[in-house]
Amino acid sequence: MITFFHSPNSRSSTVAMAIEEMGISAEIETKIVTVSRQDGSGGPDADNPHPEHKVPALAVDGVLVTERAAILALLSELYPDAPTAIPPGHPDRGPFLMWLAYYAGVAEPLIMGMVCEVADNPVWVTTYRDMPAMAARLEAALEGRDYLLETGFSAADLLMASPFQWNRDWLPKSPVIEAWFERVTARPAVQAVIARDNA
Ligand SMILES: N[C@@H](CCC(=O)N[C@@H](CS)C(=O)NCC(=O)O)C(=O)O
Repeated sequence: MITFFHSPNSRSSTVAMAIEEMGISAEIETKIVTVSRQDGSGGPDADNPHPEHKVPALAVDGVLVTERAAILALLSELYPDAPTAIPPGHPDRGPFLMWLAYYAGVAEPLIMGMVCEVADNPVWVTTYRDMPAMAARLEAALEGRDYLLETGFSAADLLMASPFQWNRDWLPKSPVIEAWFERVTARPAVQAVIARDNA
């Protein structure tokens, strides 16, 4: 049994979008929980098993998995035949894992560093580089392609697009990246989750 702990309009929306894209929502129980919000609203939910009361969290037969990158990789392993899954053995599995790790280990710290105005610290730059470096990687990956992986759309696109769905102003000003972002966001599964989250 798989339970997904979700709070609408939060980082867990990325996982909700992946579940929708994979067509596996009937096989996964989604539990809506509250979380503490940046504006002071919400609060920890006693029903949320995440050790820090964050979302997302996924309980798989009683085993708890947190972190979007890990959850997205795991969903492809648990549902290898689902649409958009990139399971072990798939030709794009390596690049898929690379983008998930790049997001968690580099892209999100870069974006948060920019927002918190610490991103010009030399330690930050030598560790994460900067937003133009991230834009260059996205542009290189998208050369001649609609999505980040050679074989097409995947949850890597959802994760890399996710901070810009939260704040469009953070998106690098690049026609190639902007077109990719609009393409990802226009997908019916993404739009369905946005509509449901806002309902
Ligand atoms: N690295 C985690 C981040 C999870 C995270 O920060 N979630 C936020 C929601 S946007 C949260 O639950 N915050 C509640 C809190 O800070 O108590 C991931 O990507 O899954």
